[in-house]
This record gives sequence, structure tokens and C-alpha cells, in this order.
Amino acid sequence: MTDLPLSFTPEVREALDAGRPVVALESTIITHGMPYPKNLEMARDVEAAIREAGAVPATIALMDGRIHIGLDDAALESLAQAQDVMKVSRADLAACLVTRRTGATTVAATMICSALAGIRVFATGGIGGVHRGVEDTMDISADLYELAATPVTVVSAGAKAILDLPRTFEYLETLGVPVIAVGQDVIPAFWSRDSGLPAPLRLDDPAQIAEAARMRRALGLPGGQLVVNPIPAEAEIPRAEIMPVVEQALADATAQGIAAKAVTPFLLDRIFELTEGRSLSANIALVLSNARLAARIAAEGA
Ligand code: PSU
Ligand code: MN
Repeated sequence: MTDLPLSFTPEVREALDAGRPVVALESTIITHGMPYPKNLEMARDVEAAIREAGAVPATIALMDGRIHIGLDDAALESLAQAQDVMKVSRADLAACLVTRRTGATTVAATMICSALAGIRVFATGGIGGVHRGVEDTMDISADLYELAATPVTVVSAGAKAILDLPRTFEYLETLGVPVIAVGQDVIPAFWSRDSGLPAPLRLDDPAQIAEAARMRRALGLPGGQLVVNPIPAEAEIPRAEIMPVVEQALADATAQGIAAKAVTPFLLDRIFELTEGRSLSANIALVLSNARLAARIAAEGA
């Protein structure tokens, strides 16, 4: 048996040993989701927001053949500036480790690493999902299957509005993943508060979300929970404003033949350009809000 290749920062190790709340954070959002230096600023601010809320942040990335659970500031900074970082999902995890490449973890890979480390709550921006045009491309994010398999509560602002949202949430239902809205009866749509889709479940109290995670374990149900937390009202880009931009970015992606793992980063970058940065400010605001909620859920013992 190979020993688990996990390396913890002392802060995260001590918090886990003492049973204090810990919130996992992904790294693909840093390397492939936002431009430098805003990505670094976001990563630091999100960690600070989790600390302020009384939990310990654990940003997860792969370096030198190890899964790093928690990154110190120097590691965060070098990751934020690194080129050629591998975007690591479930399929890529082992190969990235044995080749000792630097890898940024997606939602799927971050869930796997969190579960291995004993962390039960994870905050991100928006999960991957079923892409538009799936009938031609079969492009469905591995994030959906991971939610069905791995016992971590993922706090998101929904799925990114570049996706086919109705199909994404239908598919989560098929997979038996609880989709839990907070504070409203509709599923949010990342940059916007309302996707137009009714939320399958609603729990406004972080204590109940944590209790539901414990209940799933007690019932022997595998998999996680997807919490969908609407972007703060003051930061939202209403759906009527963002959707024409999304259409334009999708048309550009098709025209340029963008495929596979490159699709999501391309679209986020194009939407950033088309909105002159407003999509990025919104993205940062929603991640911060998700981090604060995740800290409260972790504090309730998810
Ligand atoms: N949330 C963000 N920005 C991002 C992501 C999430 O606000 O860039 C990343 C996550 O890592 C997610 C990935 O897992 O986008 C989805 O990629 P794909 O569609 O290729 O599965
Ligand atoms: Mn994909």
C-alpha cells in the first residue's frame, strides 16, 4: 500500500485534530478561473473571511507529488502566478501526483482530497455541469458525479450560467444529489440570484444543513450535498444583462473550436472581457459569501 500522499499545514492539522471547523477551498478557480493578480487577492480574502467567521481555511493543490491541504502565503502566491498548471479532476489526480506536476484541483478533485483529509465542508464559486450542446459534445462536468459519490457539503452559487442549467439540475436529481437553496425558493445562477428554476430543497439555517449532512451519513447515503447560495444582491448581474454576454462568449468558443477542459476557462475569460471586469467582481463577491456560509456550516459540525 502506498501511504496517502497528504501534506497538511500545521494550522490545518491542528484544527482537524482538535475538531475545530475547517473549510476546504479549490485551486482551479485561482489558476484557471481568474486573472493574476485578482486571483491572488481573491484567494487571500476568502481565507481571511473564513478565519473571521471562526473556521480554518484549507486551500488544496497538488505540488511535488503531494496533495497539499492548506497553502501558506508563499505557496498561494506562486500558484496564482504559475503557468502550465494542470487542471486536475478525478481522472487526472493520480497521474498528476506521480508525474509531480503542479495541479490545481477542480470541484471534483477538491471534494476527493477534502474527504481524504477529513474535511467535510468546501466553498467554491460555481460548480461545473452539463454544457450547452451536450447532445453533440457529451460535455458533462465530473463535478456532478463527484457530488453523488463523495461525502462533502459543497457551498456554491449554483452552476455557472454558461451551462445548460435545467439539464444540470435534472441530472443532479437523477444522481440523488440534494440541491439545497439558502434564503430563497429558486436556484441561483452564479452571477444572478435567480435561474428561473425552482429549488428542490431549501434550508435557511446552517445548523440544519450540517445536521442534514450528519443524517445522510447515519442513513448510509453516499455522496455530498450541494448548497446553492445566491450572490449578494448588491453584486449581482441580473440574468437579462448577463445572458446576452454568455451567448456571445459561447458563440466565440464555438467559432474558435474550444473543447474539453479549456471550455470553462475560455468562457469565464471572454465574459470578463465583454463585461469589462464586472463578471469578475461578481465572481469574487459570491465566493466570499459562499466562504462565510461554509464557515458557519462547518462550525455547526457538518
Ligand atoms: N467556480 C468559479 N470559477 C471556476 C470554477 C469554479 O467561480 O473556475 C472551476 C471549478 O474548479 C469547477 C470547474 O470544478 O470550474 C469546472 O470545470 P469543467 O466545466 O471543465 O468541469
Ligand atoms: Mn467538461
